[in-house]
Amino acid sequence: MRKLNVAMIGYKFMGKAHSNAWRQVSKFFDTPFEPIMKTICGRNEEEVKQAADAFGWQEHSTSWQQVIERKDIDIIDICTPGDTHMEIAIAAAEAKKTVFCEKPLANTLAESEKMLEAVKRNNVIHMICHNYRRVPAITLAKQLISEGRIGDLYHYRGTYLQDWIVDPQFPRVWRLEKAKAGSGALGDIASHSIDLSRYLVGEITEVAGMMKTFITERPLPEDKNKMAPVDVDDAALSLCKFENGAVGSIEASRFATGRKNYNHFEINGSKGSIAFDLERMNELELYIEEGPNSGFRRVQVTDAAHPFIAGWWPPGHIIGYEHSFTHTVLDLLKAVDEQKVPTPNFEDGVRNQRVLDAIEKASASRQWETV
Ligand code: SOE
Repeated sequence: MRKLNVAMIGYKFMGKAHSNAWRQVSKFFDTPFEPIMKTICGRNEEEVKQAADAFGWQEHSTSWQQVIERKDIDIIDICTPGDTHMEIAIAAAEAKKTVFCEKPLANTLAESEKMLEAVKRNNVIHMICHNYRRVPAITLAKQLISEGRIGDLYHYRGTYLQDWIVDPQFPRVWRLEKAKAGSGALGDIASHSIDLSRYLVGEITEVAGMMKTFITERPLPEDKNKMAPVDVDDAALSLCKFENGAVGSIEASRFATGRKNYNHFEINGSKGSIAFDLERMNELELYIEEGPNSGFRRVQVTDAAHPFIAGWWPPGHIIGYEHSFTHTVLDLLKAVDEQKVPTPNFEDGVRNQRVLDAIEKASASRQWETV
């Protein structure tokens, strides 16, 4: 089988999830290439070597610049904090690599637009890792909506709720630092709900918004006796208008006590509704108008006929969070084989960033802002 050499920049949580995907994809799906996990890159030599050994990378490096210059590398997979996405992606595009980047695309709209310009100018394949589009239940929701099964769309109601920083003693990690992360719950998790709303309902034209930081200073990770400011949002809420006339609300919080990774949406249409809860990710809640016996029902999305499931297990043998990353890299490999740009790509990344930027502006202006 033809091989493609992958290099990953970054090795923490997303590095672990993406490594698992690269390791599994050809073992469970009929892929056009075998991805070779060539090298993983990070600043801390000891830690990145441990990651290479643990995740199954052949080599490790502490210089992403040297990795990108290698002629034997085909795909650059960016799993670093958002403040480095732009420089790495542009360098990878200039080196004519396929560029795969974690969400959000960048920390600012301007950065994301420069990234899109670079991949277009260099005519390379590019993809943003909004993995939830390839949760089988969500891919099925897209199919049902595209078939018109719930009719004309009226509402998108997205909530992405976590609670990992409710404790004021939780340290001021990089995700709580604007210079590193760009924003807090807004860019980290509202970005997912925004991307899903665009995937399932359509483009957003206007937003109203508010952002809130509940705990404004926290102990430094390296010295619990020193406090540092939190300059990002703990929660971001927005109302949005869609191009097709639908209306929506998107709420993201890291202070939703008890909610661990509650990425939920409900879409209401003229002939029915669809609801999804990531914490019950193998199920889709459907209400399709069928007369007096209509009612919400839970469909278990684990049949071979359902998206991606044929690669895994028999009906009822459910799958998990990590499988959505495997499905994403599967479609990236197929796109490389067909020499086509897959979705979501950097164009989607910029469109998502425009919505993030408009919500931030609306929160400051207390006015509706155009996307
Ligand atoms: C943290 O909020 C996080 O890891 C996000 O960064 C991921 O994108 C999401 O899939 C799970 O939660």
